[in-house]
Amino acid sequence: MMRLHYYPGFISLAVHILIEEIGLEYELSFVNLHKGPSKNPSYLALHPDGLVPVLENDGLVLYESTAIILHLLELKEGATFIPEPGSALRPQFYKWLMWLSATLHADLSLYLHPNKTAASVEAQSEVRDAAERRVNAHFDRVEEELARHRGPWFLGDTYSAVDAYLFTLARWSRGMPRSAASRPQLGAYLQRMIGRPAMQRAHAQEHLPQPWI
Ligand SMILES: N[C@@H](CCC(=O)N[C@@H](CS)C(=O)NCC(=O)O)C(=O)O
Repeated sequence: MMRLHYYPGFISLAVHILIEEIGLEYELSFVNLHKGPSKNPSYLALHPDGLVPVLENDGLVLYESTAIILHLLELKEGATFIPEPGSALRPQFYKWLMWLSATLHADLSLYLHPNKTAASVEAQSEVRDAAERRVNAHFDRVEEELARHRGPWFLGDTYSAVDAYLFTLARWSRGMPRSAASRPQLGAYLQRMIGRPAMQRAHAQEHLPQPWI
């Protein structure tokens, strides 16, 4: 059976939400990151950096959240969560998924964990401030995109895997001075996302406390 290695609320949640949306059979495997997966040879055999997520599926071992998502979308049942090949939205889907992963995720990580990049308190504060400015600009861009077509989902009329990814990152901004949810379009969008049963199942299974955004 398919197995998703996860840590509650981390980027593995984006994959988890998508698996729930698709309705696949799977099991969850909690990775105790506090005990240092780097010291756990069996997990390092799955992911050499000891990060989540990892997906195991029928002999396949795959890490990198966007690669896992693209793999899931290639399954027959996953095809409805990505715009049709040849449609105008298909390349937009690729753009936003990669942008979320390479740009928004990267800057949110810097904001949340400046200690991984800088040693001194002063340097960490500089890293955090610069990351905060970039994250704000990124969420402003997301807000503009939602305002342009008015949703209901991030690509417009049709829910896609990009929504699962965006939601996961948006919830990381809960403690920021300008959280994603404080923006009018994004706030309404995130409420719509919370209303989806697959989202509620994934959050319950990961025991994520309220408020989710
Ligand atoms: N580019 C990777 C990033 C994976 C990643 O950074 N995972 C984080 C959680 S969001 C992690 O496992 N952190 C654990 C640690 O740093 O010890 C992906 O998208 O899968």
